[in-house]
Amino acid sequence: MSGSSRLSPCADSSAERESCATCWKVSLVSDRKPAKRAMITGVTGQDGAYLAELLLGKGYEVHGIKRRSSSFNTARIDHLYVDPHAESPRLRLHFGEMTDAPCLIRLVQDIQPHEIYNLAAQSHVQVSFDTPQYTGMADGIGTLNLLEAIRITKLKHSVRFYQASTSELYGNAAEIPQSESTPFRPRSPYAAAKLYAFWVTVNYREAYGLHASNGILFNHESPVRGETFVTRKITRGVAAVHLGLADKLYLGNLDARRDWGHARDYVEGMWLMLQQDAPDDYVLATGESHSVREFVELAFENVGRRIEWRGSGVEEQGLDSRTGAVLVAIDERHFRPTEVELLLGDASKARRKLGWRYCIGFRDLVAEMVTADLEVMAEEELGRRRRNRAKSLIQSSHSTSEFRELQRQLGE
Ligand code: NDP
Ligand code: GDR
Repeated sequence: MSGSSRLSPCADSSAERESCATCWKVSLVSDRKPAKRAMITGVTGQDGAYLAELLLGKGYEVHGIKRRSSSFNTARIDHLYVDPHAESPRLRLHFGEMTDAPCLIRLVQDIQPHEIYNLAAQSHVQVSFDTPQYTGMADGIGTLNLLEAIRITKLKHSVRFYQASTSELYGNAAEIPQSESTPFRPRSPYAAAKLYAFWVTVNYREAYGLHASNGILFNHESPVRGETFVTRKITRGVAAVHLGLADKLYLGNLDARRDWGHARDYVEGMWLMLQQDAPDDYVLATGESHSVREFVELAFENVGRRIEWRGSGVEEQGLDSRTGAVLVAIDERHFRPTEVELLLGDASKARRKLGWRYCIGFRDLVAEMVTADLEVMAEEELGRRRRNRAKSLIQSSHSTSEFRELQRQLGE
């Protein structure tokens, strides 16, 4: 994944975009004392990467918490990272795990942050049905661990805390659209864990006077969205079909509706919440909802193909209107035991109190993601072909010094 090109600020230089304050210029080392120190859990995720870039652009020293992995997991932030031996690097990474309370206490103690953004989570709703206990520990108790770390280190009056809450809390929503006053009715282990995290954040605000805010964020996507969330799965699938690398794409519930925005706009809202004098809870959303089906249609439209739907239920298929080829099919393994059918947010409080508004609408979001995935898939395919060619050269019986050199380069 080439993080830099896919995360980096938009090409749109219009006055409107500049007023979004999202065209960030990032200097990765500092010759001045940074204004503020921020700690971001989940820095290797989609939002962590956008937020780190935003805060670095604002002059923060950013301490990102990443969990230990047996392989590199920093692709989304590699372009922001400089060698820790450089003088005053402004992004520092620390190993940390949300279920490990002593580790979080030590990190908060060492970093002494002014702002903490708690983004770390097992964030996949369907996966939470398979890993309910772990999801509860990481997303629910993990949040408690971090709040306790703030209390134990006696930073509760100097630190501001952001909790990544979610529109999944609304579940089978009691009203449309959903706002801060809509009751929560979680429909998955993920949402139930996030419900605990939401209320324990409110409790630490009320009980200990902590500046702690919940952002109730509706779905937000980008070219660096995780590949198994439906939007990215669709844009990767469309790119693969268009480049001739796959025949079709398999999906679950096509009629689920979501309020999809762009992650770049939403991390700005997180930051704004922590700049307020008083903590509070805010919905961030676009106020538009679209079905998975519409997302598929628009994504294919971006590569010049029109989808015609045939059949119903698990037999439904999306055909290329020109060739009749099946481009979309249903795989019932992607159906959830309990589904959230419709989410639509009302962000008027965030607009009024924070001055927040989104800049990137649905059509631009889909276009950006499809374009980026065409590049990514083409790069991946070329890389694969180059590797295969090198391997077949190496395996041929005429070993020459050139082949040995190639072998050395491949490390095989
Ligand atoms: P991602 O899944 O892209 O990123 C999650 C991050 O959390 C990753 O850095 C991941 O590490 C890290 N993580 C997971 N488990 C642990 C753990 N046990 N200890 C430490 N780190 C952990 O999520 P997003 O960036 O999309 O979302 C950020 C947050 O916002 C999440 O809490 C999510 O639930 C919430 N949210 C997201 C919305 C969205 O539409 N994107 C909407 C509303 C809320 P690794 O890279 O190693 O996997
Ligand atoms: P969601 O996102 O569950 O809303 O959670 P996801 O993209 O996984 O699903 C959105 C909707 O699409 C339907 N769907 C499919 N989903 C996936 N993943 N794969 C498929 O093949 C597929 N086919 C149809 C789903 O059933 C669902 O209705 C995201 C996460 O980022 C959470 O962490 C966050 O809290 C919420 O958004 C707001």
